Amino acid sequence: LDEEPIGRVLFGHWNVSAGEEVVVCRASRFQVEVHCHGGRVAAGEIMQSLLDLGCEQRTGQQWLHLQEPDPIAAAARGALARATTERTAAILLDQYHGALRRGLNELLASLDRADRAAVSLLETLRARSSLGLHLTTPWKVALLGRPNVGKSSLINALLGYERAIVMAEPGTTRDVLSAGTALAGWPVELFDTAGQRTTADPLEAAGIELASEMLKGADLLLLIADASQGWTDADALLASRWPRALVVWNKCDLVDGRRAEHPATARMPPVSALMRQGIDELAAEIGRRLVPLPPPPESAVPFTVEIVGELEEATAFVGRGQFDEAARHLRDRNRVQPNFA
Ligand SMILES: Nc1nc2c(ncn2[C@@H]2O[C@H](COP(=O)(O)OP(=O)(O)OP(=O)(O)O)[C@@H](O)[C@H]2O)c(=O)[nH]1
Ligand SMILES: [Mg+2]
Repeated sequence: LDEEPIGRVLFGHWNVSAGEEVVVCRASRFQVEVHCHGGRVAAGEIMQSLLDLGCEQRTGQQWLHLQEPDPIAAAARGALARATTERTAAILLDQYHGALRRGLNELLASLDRADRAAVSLLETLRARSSLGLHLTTPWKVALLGRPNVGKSSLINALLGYERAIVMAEPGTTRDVLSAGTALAGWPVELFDTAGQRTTADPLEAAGIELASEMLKGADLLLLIADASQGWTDADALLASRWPRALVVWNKCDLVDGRRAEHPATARMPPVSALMRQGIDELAAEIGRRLVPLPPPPESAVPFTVEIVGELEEATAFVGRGQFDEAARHLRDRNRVQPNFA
């Protein structure tokens, strides 16, 4: 292998002819990439033979930290591997290329001068924390509403396939069910829940109870209402129980142009899950609600729980006038390591 030029891709067998098939490439003077068939046995055998030769095994995370002297860049590479949409990957790529490091350096310089501008720099970074943490973890968006208003139909329309059972019978959905998708480029886990009503059926009641627990933890709630029935007392009750929910009028195909009125819905696009009308507009509106102010390209976005926590602590120091402590804290935790590679 020593004699092969760097970058040439080679095919062969690991350990003479009987071994695993591998594709091998010298990536640099000190790096060799070995690609084998997927599956635990193939990778396990090659790993074992390397260990027998005296190699040390490292986790992916440790490997990244050896490759990237800047721990923020290392974390960004790890996060990039978990990003599921282009939009989130683009933001993480900016962080890998130094956006957050530059933002942090600007903040540190400002803290060192005990400059009041540090307060607003911290605020700007912290305002992007929620977005940052969701770059690798989907937002939870849950649909709630009376039975039969079309929650399951709407989930299916948003997903583009029949995930949930739809029936003319009220009380169809019992369990909380979920499916992952992307809306406006943001990764979202959609939750369908049992229609909310008082019921004598213990199974349905258990579903309603489970739904309430789920709804409490969601990032965004959509209260689905049936346009053909107008705003009922039961809808009003649900709206007062879940005041942060956005009201979405479904079944607008049945009211042919007449708009069911409710003050909270003035800006929400009416939809028809059945006719697939207004679905793209609804998806775009959900995107705007999840991320009202998407940061411009190359903005610093804190994207790990650790960095978000450190910014919180720095804010507490700054609140007590301890700018130097805030700077020390942030520097200690994000020190660039010497490069071993
Ligand atoms: N005309 C019309 N009918 C719809 C629309 N959306 C749903 N429906 C119908 O309304 C009925 C109930 O739909 P589901 O999606 O099962 O309603 P749900 O809110 O999930 O009901 P539960 O699970 O029982 O709470 C079905 O017959 C659907 O075909 C719509 O936009 N227009
Ligand atoms: Mg349902």
